[in-house]
Amino acid sequence: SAIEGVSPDALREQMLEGLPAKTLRKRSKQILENDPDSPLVIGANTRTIPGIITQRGCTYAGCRGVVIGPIHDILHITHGPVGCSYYSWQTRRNLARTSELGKANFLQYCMTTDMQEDHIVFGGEKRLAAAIREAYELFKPKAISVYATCPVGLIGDDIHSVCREASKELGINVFGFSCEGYKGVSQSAGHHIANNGVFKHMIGLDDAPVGEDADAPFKINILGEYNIGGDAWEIDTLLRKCGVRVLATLSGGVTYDEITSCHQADLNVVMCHRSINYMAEMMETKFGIPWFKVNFIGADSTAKSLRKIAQYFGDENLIARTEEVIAQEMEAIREVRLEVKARHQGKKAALFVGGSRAHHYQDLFADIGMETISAGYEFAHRDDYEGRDVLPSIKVDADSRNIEELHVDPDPERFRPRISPEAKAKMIANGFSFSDYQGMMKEMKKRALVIDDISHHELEKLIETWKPDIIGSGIKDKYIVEKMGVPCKQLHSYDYGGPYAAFTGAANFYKEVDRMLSSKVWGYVVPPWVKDRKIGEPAAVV
Ligand code: CFN
Ligand code: HCA
Repeated sequence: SAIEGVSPDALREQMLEGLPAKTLRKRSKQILENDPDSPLVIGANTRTIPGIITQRGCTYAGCRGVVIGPIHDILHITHGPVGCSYYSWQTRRNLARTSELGKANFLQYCMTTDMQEDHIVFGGEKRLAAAIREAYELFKPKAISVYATCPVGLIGDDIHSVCREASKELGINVFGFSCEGYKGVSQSAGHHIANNGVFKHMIGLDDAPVGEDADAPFKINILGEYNIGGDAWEIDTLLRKCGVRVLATLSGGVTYDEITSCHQADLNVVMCHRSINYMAEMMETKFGIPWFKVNFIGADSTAKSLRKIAQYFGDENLIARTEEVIAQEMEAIREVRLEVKARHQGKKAALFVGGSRAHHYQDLFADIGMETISAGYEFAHRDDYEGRDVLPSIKVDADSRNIEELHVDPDPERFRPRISPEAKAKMIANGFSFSDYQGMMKEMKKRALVIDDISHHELEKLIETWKPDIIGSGIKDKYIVEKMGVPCKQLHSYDYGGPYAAFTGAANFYKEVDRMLSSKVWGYVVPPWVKDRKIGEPAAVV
């Protein structure tokens, strides 16, 4: 493979060559040759280096854009200059549909206080209060969520007291997030702030029985699933077939009421650990809901995750039905999987995305026999790379030093251990693991290159040297990669495609990869390192 041609170490040297000493020290820790048996310590979740174009986003993006934005029947008001709101307006493809006529879906709207210079000088609290009032009059929502942007933090507007006053005046739930963009080193701090706020202002508010699902025997929440391209709907449909009901998906295609009552679930399963581990821990402490990680990206991973959920409940019928569903679904996609695999087996992918997909999508490529030769997150932390057992507690996580950790106690009225400590111990003794979260490095091949927050220069070196057949990344890299003649699939927005989760989604993805890899267009692109080739000449003549 590529790795045998130029060694990972030599490629790493090329990537680091010419950097000033201080930058070199820092970047060296973020580019590592993988050893799955004893993962090296990676320089993750540290500040980006000025001058190097980072893949990352800001704390506001992680809070407003990622975790809370997808709640579709509350209003989201950005307190700040218009740009922050504008650039979070439908740029992330977290889909939502309104299930019943007359129910609200406000996701198409973009609301902001549109701060001007005089608000920066004299303060913006009055303007925020007026905006909340105006928005309420227009839409009469169940709740309003307010987000502070950088200048708001710098001038010290107290958005929380404005929200409290508005809540009293309007008689609805109004809450704010101090998620100023600069608060953390990436959007990751925004996830943490968002989790704290959702837990404090929404979780556990409603104890009324959860409608038609109240008597369902197996009730779960899916945490860290954002319904990009409709993924959450695929997962929901699949679980229903097995006999498992999803009370709430945090946060994808989800309503306020689903969130305020989802503490009634029997189990939380976590898709994106990076963005929502905080919530899983807090719900376990307060209500006694156990959690473990799942991955519905890739057919084999989906089957494994379904089996784990069935095993957790331990019900014979559920286990049998789950096996039937897996057999049916696998059969339905068998042909396309084999066909695509036959054409592309052995090809190489490189994935640089966010805080969990660079790991999850490796399983989807593995379904069709493709290997990931290099991967990295934008903003994940050491536990996402090295495994949770390396860093067993989120308390030592770098984010937690900056962001206030909520103090959570068991709720004396509502704490209900879903399984007794004895039953849990027995399950663990029988091989069931609540914490078998390996992290990216333990599951990648030896000698793969793991690169945190890859730069364009490093990406160019990777493409030139190891020639991956496809790259999975985001909008900041896509066209740079494609101008080098390599297809690039956006694994944030799925470009215009998806869903890619569960079995049906996996089949969609196999076909998409097949289409991209089979296109002849890439051979006509002249990459920057080829000097003498004319545009239009096929690559083969070089
Ligand atoms: S939907 Fe998620 S899966 S939440 Fe997170 S870490 Fe982002 S917005 Mo982009 S696609 Fe990405 Fe993950 Fe979790 Fe999305 S890999 S970067 S902050 N992410
Ligand atoms: C964000 C959102 C983002 C950006 C995608 C990209 C998303 O980070 O604020 O860079 O292509 O998924 O929409 O991650």
